[in-house]
Amino acid sequence: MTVEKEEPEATVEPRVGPVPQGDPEFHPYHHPAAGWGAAKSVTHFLVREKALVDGPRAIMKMNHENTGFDCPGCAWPDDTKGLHLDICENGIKHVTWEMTSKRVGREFFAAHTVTELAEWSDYDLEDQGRLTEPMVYDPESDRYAPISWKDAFELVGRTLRALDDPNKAAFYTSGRLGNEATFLYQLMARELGTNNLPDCSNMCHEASGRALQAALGTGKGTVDLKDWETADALFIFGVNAASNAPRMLTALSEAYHRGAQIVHVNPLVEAAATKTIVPHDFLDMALYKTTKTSTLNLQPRIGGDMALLRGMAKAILEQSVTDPKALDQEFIERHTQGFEEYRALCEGTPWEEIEHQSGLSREDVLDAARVYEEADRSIVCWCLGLTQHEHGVDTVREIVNLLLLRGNLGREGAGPSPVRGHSNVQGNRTCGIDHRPTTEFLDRLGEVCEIDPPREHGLDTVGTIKAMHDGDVTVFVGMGGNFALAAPDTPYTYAALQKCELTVQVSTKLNRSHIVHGDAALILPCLGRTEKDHQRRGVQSTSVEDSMSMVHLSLGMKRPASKHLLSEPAIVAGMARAALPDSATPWEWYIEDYDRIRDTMAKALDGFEDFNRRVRLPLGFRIKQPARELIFLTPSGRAEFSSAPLPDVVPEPGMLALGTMRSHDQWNTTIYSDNDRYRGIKNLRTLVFMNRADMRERGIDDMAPVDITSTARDGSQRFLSGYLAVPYDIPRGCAAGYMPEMNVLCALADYSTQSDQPIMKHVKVTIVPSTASAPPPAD
Ligand SMILES: Nc1nc2c(c(=O)[nH]1)N[C@H]1C(S)=C(S)[C@@H](COP(=O)(O)OP(=O)(O)OC[C@H]3O[C@@H](n4cnc5c(=O)[nH]c(N)nc54)[C@H](O)[C@@H]3O)O[C@H]1N2
Ligand SMILES: Nc1nc2c(c(=O)[nH]1)N[C@H]1C(S)=C(S)[C@@H](COP(=O)(O)OP(=O)(O)OC[C@H]3O[C@@H](n4cnc5c(=O)[nH]c(N)nc54)[C@H](O)[C@@H]3O)O[C@H]1N2
Ligand SMILES: [Mo]
Repeated sequence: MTVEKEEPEATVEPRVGPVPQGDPEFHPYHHPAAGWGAAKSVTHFLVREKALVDGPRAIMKMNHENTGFDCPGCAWPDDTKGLHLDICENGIKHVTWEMTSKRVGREFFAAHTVTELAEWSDYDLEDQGRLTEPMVYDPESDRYAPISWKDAFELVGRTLRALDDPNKAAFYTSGRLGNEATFLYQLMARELGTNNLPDCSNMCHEASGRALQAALGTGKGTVDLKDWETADALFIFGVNAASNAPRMLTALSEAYHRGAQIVHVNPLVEAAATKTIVPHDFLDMALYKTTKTSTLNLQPRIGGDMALLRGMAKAILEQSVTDPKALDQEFIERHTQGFEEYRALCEGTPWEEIEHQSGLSREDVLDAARVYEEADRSIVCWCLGLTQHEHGVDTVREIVNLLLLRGNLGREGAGPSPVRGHSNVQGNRTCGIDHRPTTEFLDRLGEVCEIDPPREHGLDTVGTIKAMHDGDVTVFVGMGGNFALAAPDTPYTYAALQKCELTVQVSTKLNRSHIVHGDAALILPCLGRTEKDHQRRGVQSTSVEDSMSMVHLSLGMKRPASKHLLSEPAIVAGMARAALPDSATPWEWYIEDYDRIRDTMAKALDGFEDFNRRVRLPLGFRIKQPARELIFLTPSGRAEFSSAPLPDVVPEPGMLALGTMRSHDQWNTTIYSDNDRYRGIKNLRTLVFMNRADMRERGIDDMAPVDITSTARDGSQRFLSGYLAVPYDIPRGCAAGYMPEMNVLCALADYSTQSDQPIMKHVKVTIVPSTASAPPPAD
């Protein structure tokens, strides 16, 4: 891949994934999701990571009732019925990736300059294995050199103490971080005096949180797995579940067996919208018995979901004229606000506009509405396909509107159900990672922890990048993640990080964010979730919260990858003490026994009363959801309908709307292979999925190289060239390809005005046959 830039500010890596194992291939996939394809892929992966013995042993310990560790993969909840093998292909890969026997020690860093490593692919960087000791960048030799923990903390402390304004530091969190470390991390930032707490959810579900907060007074979904087990209809919007929340397949196949309706709404028919073999059902595996996981698939245009939802609401309202039971009148009267205005809005939206904006026919919309109307209990679930848009907040609110019409809230089997990303991203927010904290949260934190927290709102991810670029933030601390590659506008983000005085990355593996660094730079290696965390008063466990608000303990059981690793809470405490030498917070005392952190959290955080006891219950505990009890902490004290106009999402003539997404074989910025099994792709990541008619119109042959140009709101353009066009079942006017490569096309300034989320699913592009001397097509 070659990347052209208007301003050559920073180098962009040539390749993210591994070296392809052969020519690019595309053969549509017709097998069931999970099943034997997954089993084969897992075995291959265990062998490659040299974890054939430890891997399976660890996997048997995963997701057990408080005696194992929580899967560090996605945030899908654990099975509540005591099923101890609720695991998936990608969870196994993810655990194995952490448990690799490969190591990247001081000899490696002595042998390679950072300038040399900058030329390596991201895959090769991570493939060096686990980091083993703290390293500091030495500008003279252009290498990372060993540093003691004490000196590393002192470097952080010294730099933070010297800042004339604490808001010149930003503290990023990737959603892996356990609750206890999270609490200490935000406490450190606020004791220092800043709310600059950008996190990965600023790129992920910020829109969901804001929409649910405004509509229902709680920023989370209200349903749990039991509700999934009793719903009559499940509407699954904008998620590639077979790859990104694979354990949902179990819920979908169970739902199908009991006769529930399952509607998938996605421009692509993803593997979860077809059929599955439940991987832990050994009999099904042996008999190759597949279960359907869908009863209706709708393929709207990218960004067309809100129009579909409005159309469904319009159909229900039309139906209610002759059949009053189509609406739950009593629920609407007792619990909601704004219904009349919403009704008028739906009535005033012509069907032609709904069809045009959704890209669906009126019949399709009516089909979906009929399923909704005939179901007594409906759940609407969604992920990034809905949130990473300009109108993400409005769309999620439209989901709530639809649910409210039939009282699908506060009762079993019904409600909104966002699928969160990282395994503890929801817990991070609950435990204080929020650049816009409420006054109540700060008041209580200040009182319990005896600090004076800053009141001014802080910076989110986009804000932090801009501030680093402008010199307003000069110290960047990353608690996990791979900020350089995950964030939009890659060259701009690189330049922003490189302008920092100090960058600190707390990580398990080498990644791009260590290579793209500030004047001074630290790599601080930490324990992974699978590893035993020994502290003064014994082995410690940490807690996490899943997508459905269940909080439970996670206990590592493996010998740490190196004896020099520290736990994340210990690293936070070390940095905090160095930065705040006179702090009255008992940082060291907290680390001796995480129960002590939990005791403070119990006092400081809403819903964490009696934390230490409740978290030790067999399945942990569920954080109270007021909206679930029909208590709405909104200004009106009711659930609020929204009445937002339908956005225009139809691309201008000649343009396409491009969605960036994950392949099956990747974890965000970590790429396991160049394959995307369920989409039929082998040995290729530099691709763009297109409708064949759109390809022909542009003179593009199947698998031919193309150039992609994005146009930002400010008119600036970004390019990728030599990508191969894959003819795919995707609506006309739409295209799709992989993150993080395609972050090069996302302008930093193009974030949603509703959620501040970067627009990663509706990038405006033109695609033409490649003019560069690209390799010939594979077939
Ligand atoms: N194995 C694995 N699991 C993961 C991750 C991973 O990288 N690998 N990442 C984790 C994280 S952090 C997150 S946030 C989640 C992400 O989980 P997903 O939301 O599944 O992530 P994406 O790969 O971005 O896929 C987006 C889906 O939305 C669809 N889509 C795109 N545009 C639209 C649209 O306008 N409307 C609709 N209805 N659909 C649309 C795409 O076709 C695709 O199916 O997964 C988590 N789980
Ligand atoms: N174009 C585009 N861009 C996107 C998205 C998109 O859909 N399209 N999705 C966005 C989303 S939803 C997200 S969540 C972000 C992801 O952004 P991040 O969360 O920042 O990225 P990850 O790739 O998940 O981070 C991987 C790194 O985490 C470190 N790590 C792994 N385990 C641990 C651990 O236990 N502790 C610590 N401290 N470090 C660990 C490893 O060093 C690894 O290299 O990307 C966003 N970027
Ligand atoms: Mo995410």
